[in-house]
Amino acid sequence: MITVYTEKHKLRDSKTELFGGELIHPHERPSRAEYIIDRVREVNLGEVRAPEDFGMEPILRTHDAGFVGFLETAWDDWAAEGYKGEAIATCWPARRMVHRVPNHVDGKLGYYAMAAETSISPGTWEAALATAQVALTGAELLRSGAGAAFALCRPPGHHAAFDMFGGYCFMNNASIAAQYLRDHNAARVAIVDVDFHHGNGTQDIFYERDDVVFVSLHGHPADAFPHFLGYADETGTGNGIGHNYNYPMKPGTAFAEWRRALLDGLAKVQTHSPDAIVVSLGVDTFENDPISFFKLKTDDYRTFGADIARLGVPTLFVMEGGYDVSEIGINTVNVLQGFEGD
Ligand code: OKP
Ligand code: ZN
Repeated sequence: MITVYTEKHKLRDSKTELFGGELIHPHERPSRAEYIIDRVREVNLGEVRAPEDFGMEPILRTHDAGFVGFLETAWDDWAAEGYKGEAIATCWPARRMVHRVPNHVDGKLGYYAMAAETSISPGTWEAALATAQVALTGAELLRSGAGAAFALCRPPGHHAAFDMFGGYCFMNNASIAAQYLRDHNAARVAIVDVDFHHGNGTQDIFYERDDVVFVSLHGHPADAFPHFLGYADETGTGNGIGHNYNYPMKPGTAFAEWRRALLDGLAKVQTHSPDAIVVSLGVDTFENDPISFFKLKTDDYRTFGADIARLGVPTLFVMEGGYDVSEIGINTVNVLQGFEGD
């Protein structure tokens, strides 16, 4: 299968992640994508190609224009204040406060951020924009007849909502791709989110819709980030009722149990007979992942890829999480090879 990739991801190279009360070297770092692209090349998965430029229009089908404008100028606005570190939200419109967009960059950060670990640094916008184009290029490959494609996105996207960034994410690459497919001949799309963390952003974007079904397998929000969404009783609203399926699982969950949830979720996907599937592919379910608590092993990723392939629906894989271990390349590509049956 074709991999879409650009080195522009390296422009997202934040120096700080607020973690355990310290500013640490971020888990979400450029080497992640390099491990993956190296493995893609090592096993000759297929052609690696650069993204095309689809402009802003398909992004604004999924994200609020004020939010996108904020991301575009956030670093410059922050730097203009004379602050010495990277841009981090420190104040939120919490319960019983007014939700109106303020003028000051400190207020805007709090308004648009869903978490504080994700610092905005110089180059963040350029990388986030480039990776949205990677996802769109992958979607265009499906539209033009490919049975599968791999959008090697970085930074990831599934925590980014209509008008919120955080959880290492800025724009929701998988959702932008799914919307592009909807806008070009796919009547129904399913998004299957297998990243360890709940895809709160993707759920938010499609929660009221019946044309994009969302299935997410993740660490239970009572125990894991993003903490405030991802419970099993979140099943959609309005037209979207019955089109959102969450599978929260407890610490220590290993592949057998995880796969039961996957197969159940894929059966739900089949009942909606989608024309295309977007997989939010995180491999932070790995047993050695530094920030997660599932116990998947390297070979399990092949089995899981083959499980997806059995649906027989054109599938776009969009990279999400997986942290700081060289195995993220092997694990990611194992999914893709399992899908291709080799
Ligand atoms: C992004 B993606 C753990 C804190 C975790 C943020 C995690 C973002 C994950 N103590 N903070 O879904 O892989
Ligand atoms: Zn994750």
